[in-house]
Formats: sequence, structure tokens, C-alpha cells
Amino acid sequence: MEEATFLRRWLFVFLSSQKNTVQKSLFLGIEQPIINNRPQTMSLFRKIFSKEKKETLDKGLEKTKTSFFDKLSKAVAGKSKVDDDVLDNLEEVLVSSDVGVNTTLKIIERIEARVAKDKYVGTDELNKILREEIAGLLSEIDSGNASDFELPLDKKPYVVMVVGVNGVGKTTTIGKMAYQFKKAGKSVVLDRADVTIVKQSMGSDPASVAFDTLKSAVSQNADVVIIDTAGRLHNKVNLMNELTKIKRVMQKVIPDAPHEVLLVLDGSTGQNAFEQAKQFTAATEVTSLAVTKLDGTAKGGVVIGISDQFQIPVKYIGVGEGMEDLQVFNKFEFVDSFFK
Ligand SMILES: Nc1nc2c(ncn2[C@@H]2O[C@H](COP(=O)(O)OP(=O)(O)O)[C@@H](O)[C@H]2O)c(=O)[nH]1
Ligand SMILES: [Mg+2]
Repeated sequence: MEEATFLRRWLFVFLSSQKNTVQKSLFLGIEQPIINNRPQTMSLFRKIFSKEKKETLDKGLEKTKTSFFDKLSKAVAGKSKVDDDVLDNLEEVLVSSDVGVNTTLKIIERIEARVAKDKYVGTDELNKILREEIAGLLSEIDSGNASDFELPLDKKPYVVMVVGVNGVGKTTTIGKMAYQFKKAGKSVVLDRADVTIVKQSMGSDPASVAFDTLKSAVSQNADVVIIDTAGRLHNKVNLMNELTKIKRVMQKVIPDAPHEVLLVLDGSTGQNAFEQAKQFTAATEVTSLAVTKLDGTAKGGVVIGISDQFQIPVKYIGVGEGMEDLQVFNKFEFVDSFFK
């Protein structure tokens, strides 16, 4: 790419994302190793989800999809060939769909490399190329075969600590997870609590509640324990102290707990979700993400951007308010639903 074009593009992306402060300079002069990231095209056509699940996903992504393809068609209007103009417009489309600056630049650079290699790439091929590059990007951080609510066999009870600011959908997501785990045959009897949910009310000490819950889960031989943490985010030190304390207390009962720290993000909050991911990953070791409310936003690109930028797999996505509307994230099905 010519330096001037690059700088122009970079400046645009920079200006369109005032809040994103992550090292943009990383992208100056770095070549993306495209060969290693060849998308697994074949897998895109394998059916992984059931018909019902697929319909739920299609419906949940409808707003994002419609908005994205409207913008995309405007971006290529009157063009037959992917040139610098088209790439500039595409960049705008991706950024305005909340894909995020760094990930957008990555996608654009990859497409640019393909265009340079193939010399003439028609705009009619752009969908296919985008789909492949996005799937390739997602496959860098997760294996992609997930579709069911499963638990590792060697951890019993499996302890999930759920974190995130107020209102993102933690409690709702936990309710759906509990429902799905039970449905997946985790021999759940709510009274005996094979799935134990703790709602930490204001005033009770979160760490001692977590301690009691783990104790009772162990004595009941539960399959999974899901700990709901309070979402008040006073400041980073405060948050770090609180989460560290909860972890330490849990480890008195189960030394390697929590087995999973699930950060819940509201997909409709765009750059705020990126900001929260930054704060929480700095405060504790986040191992997986749940992105909620994708049905309520036209900017579902946040899923692609956040998992790429933070290199944390998206494990669940929320595509509605019903119990069935929490899905195990599968990148192939996601990209497939998005581009079909
Ligand atoms: N449309 C939609 N709403 C959701 C989704 N997940 C959560 N919500 C709603 O978000 C609101 C806040 O959820 P809640 O679980 O109380 O958030 P918490 O404060 O993080 O525990 C509730 O009204 C939920 O119904 C989703 O995937 N789609
Ligand atoms: Mg809550």
C-alpha cells in the first residue's frame, strides 16, 4: 500500500473511533502472515447447528446484517473492481459496525494483499472474501467446533465466575446457562442445586457468599457452579481487589477455582464494550466472553472486533430474551448466518 493511502486510511479510522486508544502504531509496517491464516473454507459449509438454533441465530443477527449489507452495497455502488476507494468505504462500513479499529485494519490489509495478488478482484467477490477473512480471523483464537453447552469432565464442580458491569446481562445470561446446562443432561435438580446460582445481594459479602456456595456445591456433588458477581465498577484497583478476594476465598474450597472467568459485555454498547473489556482484562484474568443483546443492535461487528483485539474466545452470544436465545458461539455458523 502506498504510504499516503495508508496514512489517509489510518487517520480516518483514528478519527472515527475517538475512544479506542489501543496501540494503533502496531499496525504500521507489520505484515500480516496471511498464509497461516487461510480460512477453513470447507468448514463454513458444514452444518453444525440444528435448524431451530440456526433460525434463532439468523433472527438475532438480522438488524446487524441488514445494516451491514446496506452500507456495503453503498460502499461498492458503481464499482466493478475492489480498488482503494472501495477499500476506504469498506473500512468505514466495518468501523461503523463496531468491528473496532485494529481488527478493521487487519481485515483491510488482508483483503488488500489478496487484491494485490489476484490483480483484478470484482466487487461481486467481496462478500466471499470478507466472509473468508473474518472466519480466518476468528479461527485464530478458537477452534470453532463448539455448539453445545458442555463441561470438562475432569472438573467437578466446574466453577464459572461471571463478571461485567451492571446491566450488561449477567444475571439473565446465568439463568439461561443454567437452563441450557440442565437441558444438556447435567442431571440438574434445582433444589439440590446441581447448578448453583448465587445472586449476590447488596450488603452481603460477595466473597463469603462465593465460599458458602462452593462448599455446598461440593457437598452436593454439583456439575457446575456459576457465581454472579456484583457489577459495580468503582475503579480498577477496587475491582481488582474485589475479584481477587472472591477468587482467593473460592480457592480455599476448590484450589483451581474458578475454572472459567466469563466476562459479559452488552453488544449494543459498541465502544463501551471495548472499554469494559480493557478494564476487566486488566483487573483479572478473563478466560471467555459472552456478548449479549446482539438482537437489539445493528452493530454486531463487536463480536469480531472484541475477540480479535483481546484474544479471548467468545463463548456465548445472547440473541434475545428467551431461554433458548443464549447460544454457544460458533464462528462458522456466525459468519454463515451473517453472509448468507
Ligand atoms: N434483547 C436482549 N436483552 C437481553 C439479552 N441479555 C440480557 N438482556 C436484558 O438486559 C437487561 C439487564 O440484564 P441483567 O441480567 O439484569 O444484567 P446484570 O445487571 O448484568 O445482571 C434485562 O432486561 C435482560 O432481559 C439479550 O441477549 N437480548
Ligand atoms: Mg445482575
